[in-house]
Amino acid sequence: MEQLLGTCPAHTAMELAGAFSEPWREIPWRDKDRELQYVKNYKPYRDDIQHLRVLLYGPVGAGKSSFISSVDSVLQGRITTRALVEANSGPCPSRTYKTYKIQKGQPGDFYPFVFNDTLGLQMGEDSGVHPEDIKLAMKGHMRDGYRFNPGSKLSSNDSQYYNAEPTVNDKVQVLVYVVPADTAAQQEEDHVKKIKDIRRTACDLGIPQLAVITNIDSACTEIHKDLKNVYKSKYLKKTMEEFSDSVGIPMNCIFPVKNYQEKNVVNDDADSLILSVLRRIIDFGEEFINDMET
Ligand SMILES: Nc1nc2c(ncn2[C@@H]2O[C@H](COP(=O)(O)OP(=O)(O)O)[C@@H](O)[C@H]2O)c(=O)[nH]1
Ligand SMILES: [Mg+2]
Repeated sequence: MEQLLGTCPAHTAMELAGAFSEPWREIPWRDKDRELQYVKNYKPYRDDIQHLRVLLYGPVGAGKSSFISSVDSVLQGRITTRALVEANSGPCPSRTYKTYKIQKGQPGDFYPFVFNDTLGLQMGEDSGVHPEDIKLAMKGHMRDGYRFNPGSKLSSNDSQYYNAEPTVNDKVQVLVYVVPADTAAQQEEDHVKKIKDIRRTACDLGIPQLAVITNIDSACTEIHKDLKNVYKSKYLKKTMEEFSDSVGIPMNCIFPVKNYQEKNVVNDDADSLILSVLRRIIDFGEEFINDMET
């Protein structure tokens, strides 16, 4: 971690040093319980919607699985590492498409939003997720258990994993790009091209999109000192602006988080940041399904 603290090759030390005296974005730190209640009370307006489906994509190691686990932790009120454990165990299951549900109360009772994780979005013909697979997943054609293959996309002839007639509950309602703070501002050109290609399809489908910036705690000394400095950090603001410019996701759709790790205990500040993304995911998804024709 030492080499990451407060460093960022794209900026000079002068530019990065320090914090603004006032935050440039307000966050209701004191209203965590209200935000939590909002999420707990959420129920899709439409009766035919069982859940909002949220698709995560981004570089390998970006914190996608950690983000799902962090949402789980906030809602359970204790650290859970289920998504991470599942992603890292068994015969390569992190290469498979999987829907993560979050338990609410009794077994069998789940929150009305689910997450799908994808294989990392790295470059090269023989690594990373095939961009067409992300598009097929968005359209609801991909069934759980499909094994990502960087060299080829899911075929419509694959009777086991290709869902020819997806319902609204199979389709994706919110697309989330996950990226760590230390590399968000300097992504390779090929990578940006891939993101833009995926984003274009999402735009055509009308799917709302947002980005989650992870690892803010290890990338910025001010934030490492106190998570409440998140919107005072000059480094993070600049990182977010450069990231926004390169991929075209507007600033108000980019959310920094500190994901929980196994050794952490839940705390209100980390919860507040995660809840602010979750709330936006719910609002975007709800808006999208209510605007749909059918
Ligand atoms: N310090 C810190 N570490 C993180 C954060 N998010 C993820 N990590 C760590 O980064 C590594 C990769 O995370 P993971 O969720 O497996 O990434 P994935 O490949 O996108 O699913 C793990 O060791 C996580 O503990 C964060 O916000 N802060
Ligand atoms: Mg993962």
